[in-house]
Amino acid sequence: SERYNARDSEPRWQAAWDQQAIFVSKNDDPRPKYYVLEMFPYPSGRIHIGHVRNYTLGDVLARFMRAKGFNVLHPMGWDAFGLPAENAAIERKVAPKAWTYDNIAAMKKQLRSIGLSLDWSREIATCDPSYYKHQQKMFLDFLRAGLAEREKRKVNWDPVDMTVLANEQVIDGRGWRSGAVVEQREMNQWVFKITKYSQELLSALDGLDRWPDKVRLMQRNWIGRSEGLLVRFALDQATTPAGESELRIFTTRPDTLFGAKFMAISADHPLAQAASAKNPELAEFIAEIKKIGTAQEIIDTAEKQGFDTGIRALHPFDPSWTLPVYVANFVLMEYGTGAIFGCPAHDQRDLDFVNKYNLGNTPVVCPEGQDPKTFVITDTAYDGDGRMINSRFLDGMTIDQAKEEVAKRLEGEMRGNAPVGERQVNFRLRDWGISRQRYWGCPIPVIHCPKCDVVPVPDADLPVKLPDDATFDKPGNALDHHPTWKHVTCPQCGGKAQRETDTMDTFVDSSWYFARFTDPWNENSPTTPAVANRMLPVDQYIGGVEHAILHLLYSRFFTRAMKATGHVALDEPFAGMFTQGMVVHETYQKADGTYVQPAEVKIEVGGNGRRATLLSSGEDVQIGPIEKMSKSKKNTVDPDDIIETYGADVARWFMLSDSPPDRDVIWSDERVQGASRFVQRLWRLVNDSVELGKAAPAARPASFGPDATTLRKAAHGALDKVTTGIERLHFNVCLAHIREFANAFSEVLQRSGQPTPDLAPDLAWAIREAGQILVQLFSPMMPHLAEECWQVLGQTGLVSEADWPQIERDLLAEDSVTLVVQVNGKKRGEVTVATAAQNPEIEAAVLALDAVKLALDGKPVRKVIIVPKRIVNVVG
Ligand code: ANZ
Ligand code: ZN
Repeated sequence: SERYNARDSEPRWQAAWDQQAIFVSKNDDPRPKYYVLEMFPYPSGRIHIGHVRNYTLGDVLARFMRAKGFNVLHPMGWDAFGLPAENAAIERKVAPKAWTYDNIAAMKKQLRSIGLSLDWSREIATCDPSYYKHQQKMFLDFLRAGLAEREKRKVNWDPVDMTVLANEQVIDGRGWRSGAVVEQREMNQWVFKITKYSQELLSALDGLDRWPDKVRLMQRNWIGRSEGLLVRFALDQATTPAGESELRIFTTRPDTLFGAKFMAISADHPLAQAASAKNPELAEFIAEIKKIGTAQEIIDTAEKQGFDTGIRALHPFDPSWTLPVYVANFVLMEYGTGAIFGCPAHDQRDLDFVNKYNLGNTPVVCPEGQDPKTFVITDTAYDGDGRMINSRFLDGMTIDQAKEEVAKRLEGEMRGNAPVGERQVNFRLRDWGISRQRYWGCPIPVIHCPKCDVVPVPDADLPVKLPDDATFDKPGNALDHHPTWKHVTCPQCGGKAQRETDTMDTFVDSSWYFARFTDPWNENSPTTPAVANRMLPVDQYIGGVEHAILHLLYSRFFTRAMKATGHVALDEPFAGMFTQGMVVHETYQKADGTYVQPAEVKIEVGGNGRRATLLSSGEDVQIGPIEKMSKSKKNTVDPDDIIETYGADVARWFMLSDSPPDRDVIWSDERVQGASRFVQRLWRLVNDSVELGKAAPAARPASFGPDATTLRKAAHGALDKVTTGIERLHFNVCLAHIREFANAFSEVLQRSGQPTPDLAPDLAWAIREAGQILVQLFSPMMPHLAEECWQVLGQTGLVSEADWPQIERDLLAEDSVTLVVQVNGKKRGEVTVATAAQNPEIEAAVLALDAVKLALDGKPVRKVIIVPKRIVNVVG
């Protein structure tokens, strides 16, 4: 037979699948559903190799579940709003819309060339008004349900680009594009009330047992529940600005109250404002520390700084004990009450702080086994377990007992008409600010009227469409600059009013697309609940771990909010979550430090290891570390090149081999070539098997001889292992089993020699069966080759539509069993015997064991009890 030609075969089968629309899922399909989804791509312009891996993983599962008889939903779309489109508009003078749709067209073509079993009839682009119209509708539903609100918020403001920046866009206190020093500003922002679901989002993680533990842990930490005590500290009136009388703090360590050395409040705390009114130095300090931005990392890593306000607080257990109140840069207004008491001995930040301002420390928790008299803290705070010391009535208690005692006492003590202490649960999770001062996003559908305030756009006026003629010649929000777009009449009073010019965070777009896929044709509402409820949740979601927190948490919130507003009836959108590893590659650097592409490098393996030279000049190239593929390191490979050279099946097979899907895979040209050789081997194997299988009778033989049985065992064994392997997403293991089976098969073919008319009919039949099973086993991974082989096998129809082969369990029975051997009930060893072995035979084998003889120590055997296939107990 001729060599398999992927370049000819692949487009042909892709066209055949398309023409017959076999991957289109129908909503009225009566079979059980299975929803496979990979995170949809941002239309940056090109598919990268990480996409190929992501979509191949999902595709194997989708094709497999289809063969297993499910109505598989496997859709694709585009996460199409976002900043790069605006940057392209600024840099290249192309409209964001045109840029985006050009990219979509190019990437769609690339995706098709991978041979994915996608239902393109459901394609959506989030930048299309037919999509964001429904998002606007839901925004208004959320607004009516109290799940969306307008709120004054502190934001990072870039004074040059005139935009709010996300924390990630503030680098060393400067805007990532403009380089301008970022200011903190209070601005009106739209927020989604995700904190209404803090506890629920946390509790429900326990039920997500098909999610990686690490992702669940990251979400738990992000939600950040902590139980503590709210304590009202009285203030020394003589030191306190008029109108202020107490300071409320939140602590998770009330046990450490007797180790308190100072109080600290946020620069945004009302008491700080009040104190700075008459203290210009303090006012200056506050202005200075506000400059560092709102990002948590910055706050965590910045040097601890404080300023004594002169105010004194009274210890709740001893009014004669006063504590200085500082404004400090590490206290956030957004958490707890924006104020703390500092216990330096047991909190590192507090310790750094007191060491700087010479406030001293008193340890109040002593580790078990340590002498309290010699226990001192200098540079490292102690946050471990122990017993209370230096703490009056708490001395000797455990931390938990002390926490309880303090809570009980302060709860019971009244000042005014409220208790001094109150137990409280706090969450780190903040409401989700969705306002972006950007053009290329979903417009927030409200109107600001000088008379009526905020007026929702009437449902009938949706969508609020983006204008196509925005200009990008000045910094700031192009929607705001547009000469006419924002000027409207108020839907309520008919007076002059202005549209909201903020657009939604693009994370909103991706928080419900999986629901839209269930019925993207519904023009009137975001979902068709009956359909969405039948097709959701997504059974298997696959994507990068970089989305483990925000995207997945937002989607979980959004699903709940959609439930509250009647669009779906479930809480959790993704029943199964899988985070795939990255594709990584060596890096290559010239002597001057510049990176060069793998394609420009020649690698030779010699006595001194591997040596790299530049193909063009022969110049030496340094082989650098293996890193995530990135443009800056030039260690990328272009999927188009790979598909052009080797075909999509080879790229797919390579992606699935070697590494478990959740680990990084190292790109290797040698291994890609290995995959390419394997494709040819399979092709020859299948063709050879057809020749030999020709002697097979049509009907299944009544019995099989030893050769046929051996082959059938290999085939069904592989079928069994690949089936469970795919179900568990252990694709690399599946590939190993397929290789092993191919080897066994090819040995049988070689032994059977040239086609002869007198090849035993049972063996010929088994060969034909093995050929079919082999092709079906690799069909989810290499679907084009499989279709071509399916034809060679003389099958009618497409292998992509064939049912998964039935496993004959009888053939899986092992030839031997291993039994546990006990002497007088105590395990002494194991024995392996033929499955068919009779009791006398087993008994003899057991009594011959040295371990058994040793344990019997010359005593006679009284009885041998055999529990079939499990245990042999020798009683002596
Ligand atoms: C006294 C204390 C003593 C604290 C000690 C810790 C250790 P989590 O677990 O994250 O909830 N804190 C409270 N509000 C804060 C704010 N707005 N900005 C910065 N820090 C704040 O952390 C709770 C602890 O973080 C609280 O318990 C408080 O310090 C601090 F040995 O109170 B602790
Ligand atoms: Zn009005």
